[in-house]
Amino acid sequence: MRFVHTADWQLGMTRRFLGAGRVGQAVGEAQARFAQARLDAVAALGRVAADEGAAFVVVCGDVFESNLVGPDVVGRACEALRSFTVPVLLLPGNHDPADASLVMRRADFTRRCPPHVTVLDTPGVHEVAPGIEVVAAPWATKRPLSDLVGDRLRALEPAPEGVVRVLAGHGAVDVLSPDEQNPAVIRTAECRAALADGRVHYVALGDRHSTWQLHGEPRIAYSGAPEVTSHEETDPGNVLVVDVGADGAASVRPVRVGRWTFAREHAVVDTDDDLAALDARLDALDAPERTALRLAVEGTVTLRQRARLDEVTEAHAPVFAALEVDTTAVATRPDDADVEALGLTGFAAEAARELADAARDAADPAALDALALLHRLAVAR
Ligand SMILES: [Mn+2]
Repeated sequence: MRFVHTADWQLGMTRRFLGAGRVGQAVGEAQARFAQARLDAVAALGRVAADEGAAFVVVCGDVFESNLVGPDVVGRACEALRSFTVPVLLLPGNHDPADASLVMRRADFTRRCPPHVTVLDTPGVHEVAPGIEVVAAPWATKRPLSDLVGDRLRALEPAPEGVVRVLAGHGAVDVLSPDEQNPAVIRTAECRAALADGRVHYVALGDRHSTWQLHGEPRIAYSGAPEVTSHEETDPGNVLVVDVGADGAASVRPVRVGRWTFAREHAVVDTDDDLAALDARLDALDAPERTALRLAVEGTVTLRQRARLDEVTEAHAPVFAALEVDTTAVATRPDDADVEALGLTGFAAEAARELADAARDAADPAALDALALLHRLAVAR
C-alpha cells in the first residue's frame, strides 16, 4: 500500500523579513510570492500523489498557521485541495487544534472543501478504503496533557488480517525533545512496540519542519514541511512517499516539492579581492528571487572597502526575496588613501588625518563615524 505523508503546510504563515518592502518595490511583494509558494507546494504534492499511484495523502497537523487565518487563505487552500485526485486526510495540530475555533470546521472551509477531503478532528480509527485504516491522534487544545500518540496506540488491538494501518500524529518525539517536563512528548518506545505487534504499520508525524526518520526505524518519521518556514531547518521542502505492508515491510522515499530556500552564508572580507569574490558569489546563487539569505560578514576593511561592501550588498538586495546582512563583525580601519580620497587640503586635511589616526589606533567610533560622513560627502560631491 502506497501513500503520501506530509505535514506542516502552515498555510497563512507570514515572515517578517519578507514583508518589509524596499524602495521602489511593492511592500510585501516577496511575502505574497512566499504565500503562493506554499500553495504551489501543496498542488505539487497532489501531483506527486497522483503520479505515484498513492492511495491517499495524510497531512499530519498544522495544515494552517492558525485557526485565525483569513477567508482568503482558507479559500485558496480549498482550491488547492480541489486539484487532488486521491483522498486527503487533514489532522489538526498545535497551530490548528480541534477546539471550538477549528478553522477546518468554519463555514468558509466546509463550503468550499471538496468531498475527497476528510478532517481527522476526532481521535481513533478511520477507514480510508477497504483494508486501509488511518488512526488519528488530533490535537484538541494547544496544550495537551498526555502523549496523544501513545494514548491512541494503547487503545488499539493488532490490526485485522490484511488491514494496513497508519497512525497520524503531531508533536515532538522524546529522542528529539530534551524537555522532560512536557507531558505531551511522544514516546518512541511505545511507537516501536505498536509496530512490533502489528497494531500499526507506520507512524506518520508532523511538527518538525525538517524531514527526519528515527534511527534504525524508517517507519517512524517526520515528513517535514513541503516548503521551508525558517532558517533553522536542515532538510525542509519534501514529502514522503511511503510503501508499507501488513507484514512490516516498508520503504520511505523523500520527494522534493518545495522551491524556496532560507539560507545562511558567511563571508570573510579583508581585501578588494575578497569584495570581488563576495560580489561574484552573490551573483552565482541560484534563484535569488526564491531565496531569503542571511549573510554574516567578518573582516577588517578600509573606509573605501567598507563603502564598497555596502554597495555590493545593496546592489544584490533587490533580486533576493530577502537579504539580511550582519556586519557587526566587520572592523573599519581608515588608511592614508582613505584620507587622500577626501581631496582635502590645509587644516581640513590635517583634521581628517587626526580623525583617521583616532579611528585606526584608538578604535574611536566617533572619529570613525565622522570620517565616514566626510567620505560620503566627498563621494556625493
Ligand atoms: Mn508545524
